[in-house]
Amino acid sequence: MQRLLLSVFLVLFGASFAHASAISNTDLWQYTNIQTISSSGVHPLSDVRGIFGGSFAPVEPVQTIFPDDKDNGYNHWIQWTLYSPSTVTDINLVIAHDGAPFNMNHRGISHFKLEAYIGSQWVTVFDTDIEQKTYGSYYPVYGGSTHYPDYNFLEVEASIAQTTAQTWRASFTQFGDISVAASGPRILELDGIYTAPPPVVPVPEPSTIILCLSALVLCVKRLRR
Ligand SMILES: [Ca+2]
Repeated sequence: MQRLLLSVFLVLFGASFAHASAISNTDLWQYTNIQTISSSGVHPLSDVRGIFGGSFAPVEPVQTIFPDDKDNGYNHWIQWTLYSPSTVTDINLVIAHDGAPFNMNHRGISHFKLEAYIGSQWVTVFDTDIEQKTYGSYYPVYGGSTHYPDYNFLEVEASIAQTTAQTWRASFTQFGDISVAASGPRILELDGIYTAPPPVVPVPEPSTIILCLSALVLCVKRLRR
């Protein structure tokens, strides 16, 4: 009976289990898997490939910084086409605004959106506001997360509906005002991950259960003779 209950549990809840991971250098969107990348523009000392595990920029090489000449609310974007379509079930975005004594006005974002190009149109697969938190005397800040606990870091890890696409687009809405002078958002990484669902253990039909129980009762009776 315990095995039967476990089977039912897997069928009901098996497809929604959580997945969490630190920055990956082996995910589906690693820069080596990307054929072309375009963007709204990045900081002159930065490189857009930092978002996908590249290390090419002269400053903060393993991350990407957007330019400082845009105002709050501006949607910085990147668009990338893979060598072949990827099927994605989980995403992991890692971002960081400047550390103490600064806050989200310094390289923070207020919103993140991910789209996939499917059937000649853009489809939104993930869309979220970024929560503004307090840490001691600092506000607003990201607040830290599982793998990156410092208050200026945030990991946006999420399971999405399984999506297959070759071209993707991400937008990052700038939080800080242009007067801050260092308000272009900083993105550490955006990973695309495929997690296979757990195997579904078939649930026996009621008639099969009755047949098995009858056979069990018969066996017990014979053993008692
Ligand atoms: Ca990566």
